[in-house]
Amino acid sequence: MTVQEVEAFCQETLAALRAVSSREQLEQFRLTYMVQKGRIRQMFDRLRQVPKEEKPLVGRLLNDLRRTVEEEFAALQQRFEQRTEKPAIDPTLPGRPLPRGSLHPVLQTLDRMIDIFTRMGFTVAQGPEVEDDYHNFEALNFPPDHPARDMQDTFFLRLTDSSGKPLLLRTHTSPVQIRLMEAMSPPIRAIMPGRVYRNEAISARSLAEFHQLEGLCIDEHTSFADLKATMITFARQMYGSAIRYRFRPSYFPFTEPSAEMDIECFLCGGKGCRVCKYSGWLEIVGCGMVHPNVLRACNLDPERWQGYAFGFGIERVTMLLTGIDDIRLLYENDIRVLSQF
Ligand code: 2NL
Repeated sequence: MTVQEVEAFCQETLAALRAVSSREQLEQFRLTYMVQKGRIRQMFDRLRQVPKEEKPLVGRLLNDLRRTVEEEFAALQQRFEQRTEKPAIDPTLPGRPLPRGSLHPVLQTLDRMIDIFTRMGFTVAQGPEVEDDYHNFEALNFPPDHPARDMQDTFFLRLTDSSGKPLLLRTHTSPVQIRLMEAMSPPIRAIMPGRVYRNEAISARSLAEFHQLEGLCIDEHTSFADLKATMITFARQMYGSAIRYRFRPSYFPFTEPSAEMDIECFLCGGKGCRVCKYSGWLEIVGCGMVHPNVLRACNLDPERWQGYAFGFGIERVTMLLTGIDDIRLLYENDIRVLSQF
């Protein structure tokens, strides 16, 4: 075996490797040249036939060849692997459209109401849902034997307050207003949206867990006229500037005088329909002037400070706006119902 023969072999081998253009051809090259009985190995075996003085040169040529082949082989292998690896996703496929969600109708109502009142200068306050008897009832002028304190209406907890009375789930958001009057001095103008709980039989008209939005305004010289103006401004923005309304006397332990505001039924225009129960009117809010006993409980002198308060049931407002006539439909999470709004 001559030096020329070895040089020709080296050239031929590298040319063959550099002509490889696929994974399959690379494997074919490996089987021909690089395995145990492959052509490179055979050349090393024939080193014995080379004259002694040419052995170092031929040996170096073959060793260089083997190293170059191994390096270029590894590079090619990597290139073909990358190119043929299947992508995890096909980025050319069109995307699957995701169904568009929407806010729950009760939350939409709440957002609109909060928007209207904050633009009238009310701030938003929050408080605990677990309350004590004092903030939920006593400070709000509920007589000790008032039926609303009854087991029938209130969820009591096994936990007690510092005086040993059981804690309870708030039955209205009014305790937040008590806490606000305790914590800051007037003028106060705030609304309290939130969850409330009552131990009621679930029906088309009532749930055990629902939402209220109450409002409170305390200042010097606040009058019933301010209360009416606030309620009328709210109703015009919520239901339209042309609505007709009326105030009727009512009763709440924590306000005196108390009233309820009705608006003309916007579904039948006052003619009478299923939603207004053929009366032509819809009750939308209970309100009144804060009872002097409530002011006193919060260390406010009724001779100096007066205020008005009001309370909405958010589910009721939502039902009137949407025409949903069974309150349970709001919380059954049936997308066919909810996605309409
Ligand atoms: C209703 C009526 C009302 C109030 C809530 C209130 C709170 C304080 C003092 C005085 Cl701290 N009043 N809140 C006043 C009148 C009516 O809610 O039936 N809401 C669903």
